[in-house]
Amino acid sequence: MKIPESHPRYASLMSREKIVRGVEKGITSLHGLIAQGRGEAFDYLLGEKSHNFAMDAMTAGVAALLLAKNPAISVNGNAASLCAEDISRLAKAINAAIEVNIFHASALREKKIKKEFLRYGAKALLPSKKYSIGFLEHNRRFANKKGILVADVVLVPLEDGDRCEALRKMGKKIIAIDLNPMSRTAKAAHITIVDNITRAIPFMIKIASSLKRANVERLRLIVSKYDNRKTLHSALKQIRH
Ligand code: PTJ
Repeated sequence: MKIPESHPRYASLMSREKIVRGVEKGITSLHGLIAQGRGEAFDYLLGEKSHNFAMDAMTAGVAALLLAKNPAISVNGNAASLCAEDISRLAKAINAAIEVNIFHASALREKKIKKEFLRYGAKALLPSKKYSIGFLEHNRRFANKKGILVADVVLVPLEDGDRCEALRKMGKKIIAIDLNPMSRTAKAAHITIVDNITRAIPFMIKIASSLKRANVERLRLIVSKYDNRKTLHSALKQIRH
């Protein structure tokens, strides 16, 4: 469907189109449509814009990723259909591995997601059945030894709470992107970006280019000053408002 750019809800409608196309291409699961609807509801309450609390979290998140020894970005079917190109650009900017990790198990879908990233020049890793991150029983426990298994900082857009908690128990620093500030993921992450992934990733690319030349002390200061409880509190206040 052709959506005119003048439509007041152009961005939201485009995301719907991308998710639907993702399902048609076998990248996104049918459940992904439900997750998108939940996200849209929160985005609506947030006024469909990136707030200061989200910008602060993005800045701290990018600083943590730049400080990391082995940064990784975990991608599922929704992240792939909504913003594979931007995630590929962000991964390049911060020198991070991209790893496919999906909840609804499907080897075919994993391969299709990998192929989607290849369109933008990014070689996404696939999880291996040989390695498990522990604390989990479902498909999201598997990891790649060159990606999430060895990562010290992991960016997890649209994550489920179980895995976020499991990765944290392993001692990894977790940066989540989740429009719901009350989700278990939002509460379990060290840094929670309460924003739409479609707006957050492009902002993070810009932040990465401005912080690229910052020294280690400055990056550490940004991370240490950041307070995730304050972020979640501000997001809830915004929603109530
Ligand atoms: O590809 P798979 O099999 O891994 O499946 C992916 C989904 C997203 C279906 C799966 O991880 C899932 O069921 O997720 P949940 O538990 O519904 O969680 C999705 C969270 O992401 C919810 O808190 C939503 O509010 C949030 N969310 C949805 N869309 C967006 C979003 N957050 C940021 N940007 C969005 N566009």
